[in-house]
Amino acid sequence: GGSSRVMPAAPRLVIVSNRVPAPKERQQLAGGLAVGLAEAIAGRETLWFGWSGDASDNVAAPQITTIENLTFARVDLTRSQVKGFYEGYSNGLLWPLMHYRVGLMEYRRADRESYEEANERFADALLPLLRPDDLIWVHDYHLIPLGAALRARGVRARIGFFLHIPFPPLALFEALPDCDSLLHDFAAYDLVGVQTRQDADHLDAAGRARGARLRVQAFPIGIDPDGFAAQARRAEAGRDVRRMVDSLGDRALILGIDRLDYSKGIPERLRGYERLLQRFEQHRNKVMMLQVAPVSRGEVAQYKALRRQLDELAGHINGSYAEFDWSPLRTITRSVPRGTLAGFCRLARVALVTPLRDGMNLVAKEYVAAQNGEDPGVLVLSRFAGAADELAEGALMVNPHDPDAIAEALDQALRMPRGERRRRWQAMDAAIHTATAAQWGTSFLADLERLDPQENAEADH
Ligand code: GDG
Repeated sequence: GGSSRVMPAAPRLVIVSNRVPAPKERQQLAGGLAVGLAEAIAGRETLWFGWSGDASDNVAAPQITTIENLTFARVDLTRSQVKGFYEGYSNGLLWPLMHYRVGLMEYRRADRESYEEANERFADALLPLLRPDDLIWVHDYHLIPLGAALRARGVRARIGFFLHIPFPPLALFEALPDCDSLLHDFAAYDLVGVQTRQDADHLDAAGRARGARLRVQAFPIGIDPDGFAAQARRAEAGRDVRRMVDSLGDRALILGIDRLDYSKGIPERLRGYERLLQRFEQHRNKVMMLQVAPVSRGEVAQYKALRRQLDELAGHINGSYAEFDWSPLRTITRSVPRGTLAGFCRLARVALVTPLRDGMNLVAKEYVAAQNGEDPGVLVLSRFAGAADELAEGALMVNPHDPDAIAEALDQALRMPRGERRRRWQAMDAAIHTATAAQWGTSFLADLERLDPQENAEADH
């Protein structure tokens, strides 16, 4: 309890995200959200509230831990909420819908009820921890109804929301049976942030078509480019990168890094790589592709199918093109330590980032940050990543549905002279230093803080 201390001038910050990391010293916090918030959190009192990641059938009050001015409050979910709210509605329905994959949606009314119930439960558990002048920032598609649930419980503080994933055009969003109630849930927030201008336009248009008054604005998320660059330089001399260098010989490394998710276009990328080996024979035995794809949401059916597809494609490519002393492709479906990944990014001559749809895609920005500016590698980037808005000038842009386009971009990247590589990289490096994680967090909060809480649109909805 900080009641005996002097209140800081800035209002307390309350972050709500589906997953809250186990409490650690702040300087050890990793991951996109944590990095983005670190700057905003620094020097101000913060409460970080959300799911512990655990299931238990007799759910108790939140577990609260305070480290300096950061308090973690974590609640468990019931097993049935993990199935219905998390695996079902959030990841089996909203995730594909928001990524324009209506055909992959699995809709069940029971999941919808579980989604509402989990958000009500979060609101009930958070309510007693709140103070009237808090600045509340809710994150991502799991928690869209939380703002309305807090309003219904009388919360009048400013509440902002950030959607980390895309928002589809109305004609697709309307496929969701609950589309009206979700749009009204968005309207309970004082400010809704999305990644790109296109997402803002889509959400805005959906709200207007359905009579929900929203205040939507694009806040593109970034990384800590200097921090990641330093990690990459440190890793260069480390054991993992040295082993990789030894195994490559003088072959060029082509790198992919993604959670194993169907939005990331991993099979499409492998078909593009296969086409490179087929059409551009001069690269055979001169390149090696590493795809890091840690299994994610492994309990959800669509993700199990994707894993089988990856294994099959990788086996097919290696079987078709391997030589006695060379395999063209390595895949790793475990998580790799962050420093090692940074080192691999620095080593890779080409990064292949080919999502079919992605809110931003931080890997693209991390790859740029990790390069040696004297002799940088080339980013091959899908036009359907949010990051394309900022990186199109320097990256080789592709439509991931066209394997020949990926193969041609790879060939161009592998042959690209150093001068062109440097020019392209400089444009991208400037972009990732403009829209950083810190800039994202501070500008969202500054805009939220400026708003008059009384204005909030549909407070009693
Ligand atoms: C969502 C949106 C948006 C990956 N494999 C390993 C590993 N990673 C790290 C990457 C990167 C992060 O995970 C992934 O971030 P992305 O942005 O690429 O993608 P999502 O996870 O889908 O994130 C996305 C983001 O939210 C932020 O708003 O950009 O569009 O979908 O940092 O490096 N890290 C470690 N081992 C791995 O094997 N340590």
